[in-house]
Amino acid sequence: MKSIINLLFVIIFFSACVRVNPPEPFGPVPSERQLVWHELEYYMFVHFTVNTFTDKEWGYGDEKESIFNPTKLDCRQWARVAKDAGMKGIIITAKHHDGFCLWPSQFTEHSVKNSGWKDGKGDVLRELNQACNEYRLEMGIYLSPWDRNSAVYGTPEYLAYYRNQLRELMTEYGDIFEVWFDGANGGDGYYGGARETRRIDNKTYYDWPNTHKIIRELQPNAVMFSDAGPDIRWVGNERGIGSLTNWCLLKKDEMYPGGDFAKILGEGHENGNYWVPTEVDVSIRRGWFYHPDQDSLVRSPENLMELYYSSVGRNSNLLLNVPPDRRGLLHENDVKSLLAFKELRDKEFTSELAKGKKVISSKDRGKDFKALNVNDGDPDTYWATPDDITSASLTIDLGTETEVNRIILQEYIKLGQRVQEFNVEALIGGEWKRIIDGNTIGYKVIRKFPTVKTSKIKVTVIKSKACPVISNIELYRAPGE
Ligand code: FUL
Repeated sequence: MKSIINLLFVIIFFSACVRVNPPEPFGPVPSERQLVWHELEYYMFVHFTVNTFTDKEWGYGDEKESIFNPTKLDCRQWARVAKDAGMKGIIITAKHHDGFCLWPSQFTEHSVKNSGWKDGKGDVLRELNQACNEYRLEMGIYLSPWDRNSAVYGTPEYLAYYRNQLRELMTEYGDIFEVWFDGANGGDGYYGGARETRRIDNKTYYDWPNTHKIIRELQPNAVMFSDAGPDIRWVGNERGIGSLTNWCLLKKDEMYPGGDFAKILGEGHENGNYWVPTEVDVSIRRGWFYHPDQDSLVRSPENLMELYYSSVGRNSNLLLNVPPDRRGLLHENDVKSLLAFKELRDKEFTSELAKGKKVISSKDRGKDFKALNVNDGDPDTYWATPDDITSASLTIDLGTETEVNRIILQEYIKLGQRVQEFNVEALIGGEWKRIIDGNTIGYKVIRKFPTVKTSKIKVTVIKSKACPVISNIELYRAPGE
């Protein structure tokens, strides 16, 4: 008996010796709410207000409430389409720059309650909330800080009004996953009849930190978007183009909404001190709002696929705007394109080639951090090297000559974003040929390359801020080419 106990002690002692600690986090890491957000990847933007009926992009603020009168408004249609298109949520313009509110706010008369729609008894936000619940979609809110209707815009009183509206929105419509603060503000407007130009100081007027506190208090799981965060940043353009080099890191204290930071917003700061990843916002049409003369100008499924590569494929989320028409429905052309894009995407990523294949690394950290963690389909396991090794490679053995033309790479971002330079090679005719050069990875990159026939793919991390932590590698042979 005694010898068995001794043996057990020896076994426990040895297994404790071989257990290696995971790497320490390096630099800023995502919060829990940001991690959840990263995984959403693709969701719908809905621009809908009086502009839909006036054929404008920016309402002046003097639009009559009665003009808002969709004949067949059906938020369930929006949600059904979003779901079928593979989107994970819907962010709606609760109030755009014109100040008209899609919900019956108790703080203004300029809302659905004075419109002809449902005799003033309707509430678009309520209907959307119900539809999102039914289709298991997340719901997000855009509340324009600039309000061209409000008589008090530009004075401190407006801040109280804006915050009251936020409180209504954050308490009346269930769980909100994202709050979208637009950067456009100040200029001419109706302003309660003054019809004048009002300028505000972007850096001070809104007192953002105190507004952010309201969201944290009432919706602790919601992320906040604006040009420079606090949680999610703008990508710096509205064309759907993320930056190839894309750090989720940002020195956000040096920045403010509406500032001139387009390039920095795209690339982030390599040595940024906050985790603030990018969201790509882009419209399926030329405008953000519905205009009948754009019915024939809806982006094609192929074009949407390109947007997918330049957003989700570049470590960003994709917020794709699909504006309801005057009926209050997503237009047939938009729906067709969205669903065909979903089909294209499914075909593009049908059969994954790396899963379960043999993978060896030039170096690993030991048990629990082996190379095989990158293709086990589990996002919570990862390959890592010892702390002092910041350059190493992984070779996936496909077994037989296989055609490949897409690769997905993911870092284990709970430990920070680390990779600064990498490449991908294929073994062709006994020689390693470079097929991809890259800088950053982050949550996810998806890269295309001309089809190669190969038995082995090698991913090399050339430079990394600390030991690399790679959680996922996938390989595909997309159709075409
Ligand atoms: C911009 C706004 O001015 C546009 O109207 C639109 O809402 C877009 C998403 O953001 O700043």
